Amino acid sequence: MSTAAADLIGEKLGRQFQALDRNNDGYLEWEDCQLLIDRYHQAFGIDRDDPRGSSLQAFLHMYWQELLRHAGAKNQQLSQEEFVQASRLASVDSSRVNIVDGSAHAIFDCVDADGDNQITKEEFAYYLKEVWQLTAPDTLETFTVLDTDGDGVISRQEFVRATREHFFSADSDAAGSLFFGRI
Ligand SMILES: [Ca+2]
Ligand SMILES: [Ca+2]
Ligand SMILES: [Ca+2]
Repeated sequence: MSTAAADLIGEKLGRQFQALDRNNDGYLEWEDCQLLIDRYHQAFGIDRDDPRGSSLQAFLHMYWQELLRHAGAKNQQLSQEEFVQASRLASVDSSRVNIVDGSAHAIFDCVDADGDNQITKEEFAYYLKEVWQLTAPDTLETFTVLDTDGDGVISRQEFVRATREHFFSADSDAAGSLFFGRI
């Protein structure tokens, strides 16, 4: 068994770290989170008064605090190794805010641009392109896998379940294992 297969969750979290390190300095800092928030704001036309924007900002701030707390980081930045370890600890901690379900709902609210409580293929493709610069054909594959009941849209429940799989599933075929690319 390869290392990647043995630690699929660690591999997924590592890819998440690389995607989140928006300023590419090899560390995660609040500046990276702010850059991500800015990207969401631009992509979805969210201004400061928009509730989606303030809930995303508030959520990411709590997410960041949870990671720092679990990492015991004193200098306000996390290496990839620290991020992966802190994410593992934070994902199973619901004593303050749980980062797993919190991320799912905050992201869902933005991606569901028209607010009808479901994500269409167009909304999903737009999100991947505008926020993550992903336009590869396999983005469509991810959509199909996320739509577990096959009704042509991603429901909130399907999105929450996939987000949990990202953090907890060791199955490389699970929908939530595809968020940052197939491993
Ligand atoms: Ca960084
Ligand atoms: Ca929608
Ligand atoms: Ca569905």
